[in-house]
Amino acid sequence: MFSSKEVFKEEFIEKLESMQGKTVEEATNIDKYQALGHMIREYSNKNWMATNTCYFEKHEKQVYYFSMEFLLGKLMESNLMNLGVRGVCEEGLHELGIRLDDIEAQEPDAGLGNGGLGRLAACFLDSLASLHLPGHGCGIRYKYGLFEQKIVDGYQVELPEYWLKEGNIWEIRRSNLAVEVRFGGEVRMEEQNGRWYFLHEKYESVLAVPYDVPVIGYKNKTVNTLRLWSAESNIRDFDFQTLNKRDYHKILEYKRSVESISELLYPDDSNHEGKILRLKQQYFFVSAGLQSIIRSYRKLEDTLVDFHRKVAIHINDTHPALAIPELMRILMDEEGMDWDEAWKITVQTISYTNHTTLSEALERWPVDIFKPLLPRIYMIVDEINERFCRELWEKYPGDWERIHKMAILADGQVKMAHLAIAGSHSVNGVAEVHTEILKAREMKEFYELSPDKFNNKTNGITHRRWLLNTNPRLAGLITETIGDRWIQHPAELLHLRKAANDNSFQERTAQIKQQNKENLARMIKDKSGLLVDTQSIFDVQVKRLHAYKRQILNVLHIMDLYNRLRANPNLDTVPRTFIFGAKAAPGYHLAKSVIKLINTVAAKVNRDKTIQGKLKIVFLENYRVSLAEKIIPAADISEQISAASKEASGTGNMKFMMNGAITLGTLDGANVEIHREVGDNNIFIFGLTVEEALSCYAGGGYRAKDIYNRDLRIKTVLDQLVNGFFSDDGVQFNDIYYSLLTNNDEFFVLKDFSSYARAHQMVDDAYRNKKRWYEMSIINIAHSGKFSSDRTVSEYAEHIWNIHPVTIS
Ligand code: 26W
Repeated sequence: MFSSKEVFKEEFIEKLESMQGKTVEEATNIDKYQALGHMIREYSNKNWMATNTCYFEKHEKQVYYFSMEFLLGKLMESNLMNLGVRGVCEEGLHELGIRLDDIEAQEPDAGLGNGGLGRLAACFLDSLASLHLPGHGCGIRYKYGLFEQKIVDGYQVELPEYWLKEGNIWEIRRSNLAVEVRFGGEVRMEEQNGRWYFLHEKYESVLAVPYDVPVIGYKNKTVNTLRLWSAESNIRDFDFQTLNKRDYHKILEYKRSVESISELLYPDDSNHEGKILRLKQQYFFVSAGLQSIIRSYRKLEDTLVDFHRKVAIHINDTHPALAIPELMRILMDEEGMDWDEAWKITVQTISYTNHTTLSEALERWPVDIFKPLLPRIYMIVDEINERFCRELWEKYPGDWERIHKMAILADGQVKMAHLAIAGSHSVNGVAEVHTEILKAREMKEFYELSPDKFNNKTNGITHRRWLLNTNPRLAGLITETIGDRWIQHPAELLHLRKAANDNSFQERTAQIKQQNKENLARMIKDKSGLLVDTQSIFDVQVKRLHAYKRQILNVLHIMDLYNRLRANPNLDTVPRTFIFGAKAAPGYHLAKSVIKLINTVAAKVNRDKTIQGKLKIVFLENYRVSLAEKIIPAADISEQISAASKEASGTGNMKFMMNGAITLGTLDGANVEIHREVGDNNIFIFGLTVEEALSCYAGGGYRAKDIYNRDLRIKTVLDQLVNGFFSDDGVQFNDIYYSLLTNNDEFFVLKDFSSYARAHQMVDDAYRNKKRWYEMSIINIAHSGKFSSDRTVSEYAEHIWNIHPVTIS
């Protein structure tokens, strides 16, 4: 691309002139951002075309990752890094009097996801391209991403996130590749020459227009595609006959209703609501994605009999599970296959990942909504169910209870997880303990029926974004110490183990952490005016707000610590800064109360001079990918404190570990494997194990009130929720109090409290010995290689998708 900074400067100046008609002096930061973005795009276009040609000519098997969410964040920095030109650009711009950081700051986050599941999809795309693997994303181009969070008087307020204001420099609209998606209407059956045909009539036609985003591999020539679909009205096909002549309003109304399909991302994380628009979104992108895959496949093959040998489709949770009946529909109704052949191909094409065991997250669509919206798809689901139940009947004759439990259609609902399991050849969980729970509980009967389908793929994160890009100083130190092979072979981070006890390496690791903490402290000062002590322990919990993630346990402990400091201002504790970031689903009242509680406690504690600055609490508003990138490198402690058995994996835990923070966590999700990697001495584990938690749920012997009555520290903080101790504004936290006591503390907050407080004491003790602390920190970094998504994606490629690296020439 830019062989030297001189060439870069020349091209950049030219680009500003041709695109914006401005000189460097006249151009705004947005102009510069757009110019640089277009330069990157133009440059990567050659490799993008070469990649597509190569896959086509070699007729390579390719995987398509279907996901309702891709939480990409910003792309400029990682694109420059992956292209290997960040240095040249930075220097060239510097000579023009421009800071690259200022340009990068112009980019809005692409917030097309809620949390873990969406960010995982984005990390996978990076790893696929970086590993030369032929794999693409397929999703929805939401006009509005996850809402912007403002904190007003301590409360969360949601604002629409119109991330496309200035356009999206990374996408290319491909109107010529638009396809039609059909909703509603009726299905008529017709017999011709002894064959039945299903004719879909009087449907509503929606145009799906793809926007392609290049996914650039790390220092290779691979550029894969993320294809995001946008819904548009098909005015040409509008049934003008049924309208009063030129009924302009009706046309506009129709246009609006069609466009609403890709209007917004549903902000609910782990909570299924049977909203018809969400079902429309699901069918919309799944149908469009499949049609476009089949269209390109058709350029090479006359029939689809070998489809599964060339195409793998992965469904990210059940949200895209309609890919199963939709592929059946295309194979039968459009390609003329019989049921058995179509089913064989479908099952061998599709694989499914489960991301949660929370029952409220399980998608079940009422037949009353499903059937009229997708009449032909419903017929196919009905038939899948019939045949599936028949198979069960043969295997378990007379066991009605089991069959009812496993049915795809039951109790007036379409059970999407059952459809996903029956219709795919692979079902996986996202961490070892999670997969075991699926097999032993949630999916027990399915596991008994087809044990070979089930497997584990422990999650991972792209270490290129989450270490190389976000923590350049630490990445530099690592490279200086063990060479740069770790960037493409993250398992080699293990070589750092040797340096864990080395004084000078420890000191330099400590200096980098200190600089990162100072950067974050500056940002906190700018955003909230609050001064935090950079010598204090930065203790961080950032993630979606959810009862099972137990931010409430963290706050109750802070309240207790504050009580102890007030009682004894000379209490010998290491100063702490507790940092939170979290969005609550707009309708999730308890979660919103917890945000208010954190801010209420913060207001009182932060201005109390008597505790001598030993305790500060910060709630950073609008937590998102780009904010995570600033917070994580500065953390000393990573709070991963979910109620055991509830967090499927967690991926934040991995990002913190990789940046040298020590985990304070329960043995839940991937924490179990982090613990195994680093060993007992390099992590702070507390609380119930999964087994204990599950037997507690089963046995029903837990009584939160007993703990409340027995433990004065706990009683005090719980009473403070409702006696106005922390509130200036008289707000009380009855709902939180109620969930813990009256509702018997579903997530064992009280039961784990003392063990959590003891773990905090151990953190304090450990932090006083800086040498030991940085040894722990380095050991965590050294063992984080396992949690690179390169490892995860390689496992999917080999064991599930059967795809292979392709070198682009
Ligand atoms: C239908 C509403 C809904 C929306 C999102 C239900 C469920 C979800 C997701 C499955 C929630 C999610 O993001 N799960 C997270 O997935 C991560 C990636 O595998 C895991 O690391 C987290 O533990 C899990 O909570």
